[in-house]
Amino acid sequence: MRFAKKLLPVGAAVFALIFVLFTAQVYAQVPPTAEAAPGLINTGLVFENTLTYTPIQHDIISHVLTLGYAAQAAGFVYFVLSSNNIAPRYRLSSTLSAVVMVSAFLELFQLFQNWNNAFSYVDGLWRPTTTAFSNGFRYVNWSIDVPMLLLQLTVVLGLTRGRTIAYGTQFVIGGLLMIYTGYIGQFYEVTNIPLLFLWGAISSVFYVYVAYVVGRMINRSADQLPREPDNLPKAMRGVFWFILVTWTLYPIAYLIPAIAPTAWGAVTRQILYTVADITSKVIYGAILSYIARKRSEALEHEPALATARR
Ligand code: RET
Repeated sequence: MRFAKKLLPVGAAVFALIFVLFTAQVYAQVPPTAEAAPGLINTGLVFENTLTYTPIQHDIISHVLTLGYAAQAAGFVYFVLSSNNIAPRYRLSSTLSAVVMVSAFLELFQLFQNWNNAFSYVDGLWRPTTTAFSNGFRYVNWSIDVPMLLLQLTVVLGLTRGRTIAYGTQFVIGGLLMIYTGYIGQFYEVTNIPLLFLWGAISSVFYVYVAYVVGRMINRSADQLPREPDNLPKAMRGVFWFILVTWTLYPIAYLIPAIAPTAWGAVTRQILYTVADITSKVIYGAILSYIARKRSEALEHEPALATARR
């Protein structure tokens, strides 16, 4: 708790610094030239809008985005319908998963529509229109989902209120700084690759910090989970590695404009985002709900015992 209090002013100062730096950069931007066609200023910021796509490439992205939001809708049904199997003490885990599903569904559904409006089929290829496709929607969605996903861990670990606030302050501030610095960086993925790298590096510092806080929290508390019969401490430590692997797909997707600036690169990027979205939200939620149900069995919660398979 004391640590959390110390962290707040530091977090506020870093936020302020980033805001000032970003504002300075925006004002330093060269004004659009008179030759630029109306609409191109906007579309020129996002890598996906600078390319043309074959029907196959365009379709794959449409399908992959559909898979993304369909998985969130399916997850929502699962978390709501199975929440009764979890004892009230851990049930908030299912509620948080459901919150994540709804916000991700809305974001991904809107991104899918955005993709379909951003291109039109002319002379055998899908070409940019004046509507911009933007991955920026993803970042604003993460600012809801990342704190929810991490708070879910504190519920399943059964942390006290004090510890939840202490760890929560650290990873929520760290997580938001990671997202917003990355959000700033993605504005430069077409116009200024060094700035993309610079903001990506700043964001990565916060990512490492969040991973450290989460790793320490799990390591310190996992041994309080029942070892018999399902070795939950081991499962909980596994969750840490699962987070690390699935979350790391996001920075890889962020770097695609720098490492693979082609239409297939754009396809790869949307596939990476979708795999990351399904694993880090839906499958992660299912793993935590499994652990929460096992803990509920230990509490003799009747529906958990009734649905246990041995
Ligand atoms: C950014 C910018 C480049 C550097 C790093 C990034 C990390 C992003 C992460 C996002 C996780 C999102 C999740 C969403 C779930 O709903 C911002 C791409 C390190 C780790 C888990």
